Parts: sequence; structure tokens; C-alpha cells
Amino acid sequence: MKRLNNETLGQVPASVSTPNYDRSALKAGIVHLGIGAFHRAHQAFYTEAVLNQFGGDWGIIGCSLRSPTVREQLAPQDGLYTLVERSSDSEKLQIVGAVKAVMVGPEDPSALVAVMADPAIKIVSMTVTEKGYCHDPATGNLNLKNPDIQHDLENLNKPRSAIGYLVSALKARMEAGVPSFTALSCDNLPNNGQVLEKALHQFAEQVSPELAQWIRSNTTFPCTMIDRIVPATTDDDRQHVEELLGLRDEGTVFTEPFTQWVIEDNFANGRPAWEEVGAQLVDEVEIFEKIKLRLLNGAHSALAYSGYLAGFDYVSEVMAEPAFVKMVETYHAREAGETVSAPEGFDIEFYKGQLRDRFRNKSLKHRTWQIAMDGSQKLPQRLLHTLRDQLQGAGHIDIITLGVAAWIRYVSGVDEKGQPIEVSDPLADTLRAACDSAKGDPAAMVKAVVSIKEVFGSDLINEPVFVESTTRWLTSFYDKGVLATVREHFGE
Ligand code: CS2
Repeated sequence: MKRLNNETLGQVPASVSTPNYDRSALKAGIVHLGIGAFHRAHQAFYTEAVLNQFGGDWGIIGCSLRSPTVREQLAPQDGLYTLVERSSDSEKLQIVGAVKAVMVGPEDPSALVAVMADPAIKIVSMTVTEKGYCHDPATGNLNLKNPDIQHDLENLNKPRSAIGYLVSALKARMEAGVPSFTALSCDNLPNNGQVLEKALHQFAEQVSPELAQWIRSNTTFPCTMIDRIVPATTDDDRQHVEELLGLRDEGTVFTEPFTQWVIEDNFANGRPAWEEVGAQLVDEVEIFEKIKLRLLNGAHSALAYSGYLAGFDYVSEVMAEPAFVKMVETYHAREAGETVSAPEGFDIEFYKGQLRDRFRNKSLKHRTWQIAMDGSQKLPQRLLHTLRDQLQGAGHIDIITLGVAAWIRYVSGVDEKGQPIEVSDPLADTLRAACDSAKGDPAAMVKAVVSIKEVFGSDLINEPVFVESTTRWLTSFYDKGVLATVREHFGE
């Protein structure tokens, strides 16, 4: 089967939209670190819409900071890939052409630094996941003991981490008299721009005060809120696209019709007119981030751990169980919902209902295991900030503690059938050891895990209401199982 690429692009069926600008003349203006499926379904999708409507030098050079997989998928396809938007009853295909090339950092780190230092590059954006910031999620400080950070401080011209690449390229720009790019974080962290800025400054201070000062005066770090559900692509998805296109596309991405991007309008060196294609450019992103992280991601994580343990592979399956729906409704109504206030004109009740519908979308195969990854990096902003707010106001915390208990049960590494769970988390070993040290006693397990300061800070272990509620859930999970527990509390 022929591959999708420049040569075969003309053969795609007329129902599939294709780039309407001259790709051979497209110049790159953006470098994106972490070109996974999410970037291709979100920021590249918005940039493609700008290119289709207005043109401009906003081609994207995508970079993988670890494996060559995406380059192997996209290089033989000249960067082209199919974006499939799926609702429960419809499907829309689009070929995206915004990605000009894919680089693999570890293959030649200085080549990537050189590209980032090129004056033509105006924006370096990133989706490197929470752990890619190499920071301590509880305090936001750069973790100077992180092996990649230590390596990059010693070898700044051959970095490994996103932070190292950014500082190295900014240093090269400073030395060559080239204006700074905008550093644009698109990860699911509250105040993501500020998190990035802090990590970068703390790193740059170690390199030279002059560089730290130059970055302070020249580089901007807009905050963003990004939202679109993008499950990992499966072999079945690729097969499906092949049948529809009559061409093989190894880089295809499946997503939902919903998409949202709120961006703080603070760019050092120009930007695409994303506001013309649906993004919201605003002065203040925080309120949108808070709503999204707490209502969407908080619910997602609670559903992922409890749903996985209850035996469900996909979020839509979890949402087919009425007790879980009730659990999310309760969480939205009187836990996360009580800690956020909506901006003017924003119908938060509609938003909550829409979220639950999005979780129900059966045509997306979004694995509970995928969302369960990296919980130690996700829980603080998804559940624990809400928890602290609720503890202060003596509000309800039952579903938050259910989520935390399910996470603890999950990171113990053994499921309800006694089978091993593949826990993917930078703190997996520490978490497992904490669970094992409790020797099967749920109260001891909660105490051991909640004492891990990187996740829980030092305050939460001293909150008996939280510790006791979490322990009650965990005890019930071990006694009765997760599904029975959730049914008992939230069933009809
Ligand atoms: C999910 C998110 O994997 C996860 O942790 O909660 O990726 C979620 O799908 C997105 O934030 C939706 O915008």
C-alpha cells in the first residue's frame, strides 16, 4: 500500500480536506518540542487553519526529545498526516500539512539547538508532559538533582531536557544578537507559562547571571489552557484510515470534535493569527485553566484509577456504568464545582454536562491506563489543590479522597485479580515501596503514600479528615472491590 506523502496527496478522496496553501514554499516559524499525538490534534491543527486561511511563515519543525517513532512515521510522508475527528455518529478527515520536518533530539542535540536559535524561529512551543518540566510538582522549583538537568548543566551544547534545550538556544540567540523567541508551554499545568519561566530562570541562573538577565528582559512565557481529548492511535485506527484514504498513514491521529485553546497574549516575536481560527487570546488564562484542570482532568484521573481497577479499559466504558456517572456528577456539583467561579458569559453547568458527554464518546478509545500514567505529577493540580480549598472551607471531599485512594490502590502495582499493573510514573518505585511497607494495612498505606512530599507537600499528612476519608475508601476497595464500593455509594 502506498504511503500518504506529497506525491500521493492528490489521490485522497475529495471528501477529505487537504492543505490549500503551497507547502513547497512554506517556511518554518515554530519549533515544537514533544510532537506527540496531542500536538498534532491541537496546536498544529490551529496553525494549519491559519495557514489555510491566511498563509504565512508558520510551518512547524516538530521535535521528539526521546524516541524516533514520530519521525519514522512522518518523514516518509513529508510531514503529512490525517486528523480524524470522531463524534458518536460522525467522522471527519483532514490532511494536515503544517509540520515541515521532524527532528529527534538525542540523535544530534546541537543540530536541534541550532534550529531553535535560527532567527526565522519566532516561537518554541512544547507539550512535554508534566514531568518534562523537571520540577517538583508540590513547590514548582526546578529539581536540580534530576539527572537530565544535571547532565544539561554540564553539557549545555548537547542538552537532553526541554529546559536544557530552551536555555541553550536562548544563549545562542543572545550571543548572536538574535531576538528571543516566545517560549510557549502547552502542557496541562496551572500557570504553565510561569512554571516554565521559573524552571528556565533557575536553570539559567546556574549557567550565568548575564544569560538569566537577558532571558528576563527578552523572553516571554504566555500561559495557555489547552483542551482536546486525544487517545493514543491504535493499529485499528491506522487500518481504518487506510481503508478510507486508499493510502497508508502511519502518523494518523484520532480526536474528538471539541477543541479549546486559551492563550495569554504575550508574545515576544510575533505569532500566527490563532484568534481568527477559534483560539481565545486573553489577558488572563488562570481562570480557564483552573476550571479545566479541576473539572475535566480531576474527574478524568479519578475515573481512570477507579475505572481501571473496576476492570474497564476505556473511559467510555466507565461512563456506561451509572454509578460512575453519578460519582462524576457529584464531584462536579459539590467538590471541584465549589472551588471555581466562571468568567462572565461562561455557562459552567453546560460545560460540566458537555464534559460528561465528551467522556461518554464511544467512538474514541481512550484508555484508562493512558490517563493513569504519571499520577505523581498530575494529582497535585488535578485533585490536591481542590482538596486544600475544600478543607479550608469545610466543603465535601469524598470523591477527591476516592480518587486518591484509587490512585494508591493502583500504584500498589497489583490489581483486584492479583495481576501486576504496569505503573508508568517517575515515582513508581517510591510509591510501590511506600505501599509495600504497609504490609496490607490500608491505614498504614495511606500514611506512607501521603507522606511523600513531592506529591502531597508537608501539610496534607496533618489533615485527619483527609487521611481518614482516604483510608475508609481504601479499606472498602480491599474488602469489597472498587466497582462494588462505587455502586454501593453512587448506585441507584
Ligand atoms: C488526560 C488528558 O491523559 C490525561 O491525563 O486527562 O490528556 C486529557 O485528555 C486532556 O487534558 C484533555 O484536554
